[in-house]
Amino acid sequence: MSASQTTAIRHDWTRDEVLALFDQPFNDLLFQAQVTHRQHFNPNEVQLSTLLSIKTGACPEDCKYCPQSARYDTGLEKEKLMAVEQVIEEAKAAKETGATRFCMGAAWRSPKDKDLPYVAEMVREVKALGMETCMTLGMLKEEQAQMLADAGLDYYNHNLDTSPEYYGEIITTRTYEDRLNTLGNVRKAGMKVCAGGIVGMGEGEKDRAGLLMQLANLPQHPESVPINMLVKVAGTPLDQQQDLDTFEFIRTIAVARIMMPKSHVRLSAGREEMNDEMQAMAFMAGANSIFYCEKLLTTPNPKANSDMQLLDRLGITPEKRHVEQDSQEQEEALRKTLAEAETDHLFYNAVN
Ligand code: SAM
Ligand code: DTB
Ligand code: SF4
Repeated sequence: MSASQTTAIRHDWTRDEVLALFDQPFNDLLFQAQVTHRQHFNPNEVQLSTLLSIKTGACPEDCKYCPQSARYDTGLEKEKLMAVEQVIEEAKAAKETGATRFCMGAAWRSPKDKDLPYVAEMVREVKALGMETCMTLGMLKEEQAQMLADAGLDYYNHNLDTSPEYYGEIITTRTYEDRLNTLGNVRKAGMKVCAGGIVGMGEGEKDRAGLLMQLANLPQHPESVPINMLVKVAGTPLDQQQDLDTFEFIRTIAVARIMMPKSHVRLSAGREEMNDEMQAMAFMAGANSIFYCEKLLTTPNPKANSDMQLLDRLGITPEKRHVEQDSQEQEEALRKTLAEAETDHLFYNAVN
């Protein structure tokens, strides 16, 4: 493709077309992804989301990658649903480091109706701080999705995880169809969809293509597409999984960018194991969102200071919220975090 061609928004991808994207020479693929990215986004901006586990562990599902499944002994301490006040404290802290979106995750198969008023209250109070809200609570019925939308929830995260063909190797306690139904209920309720998957679970390239095909062929592209690199947690069935080739991971990001040109593609779990160069390559391939918090749900993520330093070295700035007052507050918070990062850096130099 040439730099002046516009990438079409399509919902009719075939597996062969997607595999042909994957199989291009690496430089050609990255060029195409960059051209697409620049048509819809400032390539030097990355959106920052903070993640918080509001209910941890003891999950009845059998997702083979997950440290929170009750079926695997991962040594994780389970915690019941967090009090609303504590969630708000965490959200305030996230806002102070410059995050614009606050994502709350629960280790549930699906929320119980009695839980809904509590989580709806969390949404209302986090929104009142001026942050965007996202939740991931498992499968949702139509009425539950509507209750969350009525409380003001902006995004609902529910991943397809992998291709329909590989899915049965990873999860047996809910079907692919169940997941698609939840995404449908989220859309029907008028919320934005955050849906992606995990790579590095032993799947083949055709499965990575199959996952992206499912996402891009939805009636509307998810606004947010998290691409997680498997975090191998001791005690889970996938803890000995072989590493996915770095370039194959970057190719997955690039193909996601090309297929869903207007979506935020999130360089999601797995950054703790990636060096700066690999993350920079993911941004070059079109990733424009990260989890900005020291812990994902239960596993570590890079520190805010080191993320700020990396973005600063790359000349990347955090994406602003499009509300004037909020973005001024955010700018101040970011300046503070970066100043702290720079001081840390000096201390580091001084002792070496
Ligand atoms: N329990 C809810 C559900 O599964 O829908 C919400 C929380 S669940 C932990 C959210 C997502 O985190 C999963 O769908 C999966 O994509 C991702 N995830 C969980 N464990 C992971 C791991 N070890 N590595 C990478 N991603 C992981
Ligand atoms: C998503 O796609 N990745 C996040 C979020 N959505 C909820 C979760 C990553 C979890 C990684 C393993 C853990 O920390 O427990
Ligand atoms: Fe439970 Fe979600 Fe983990 Fe699956 S991914 S075991 S549903 S917490």
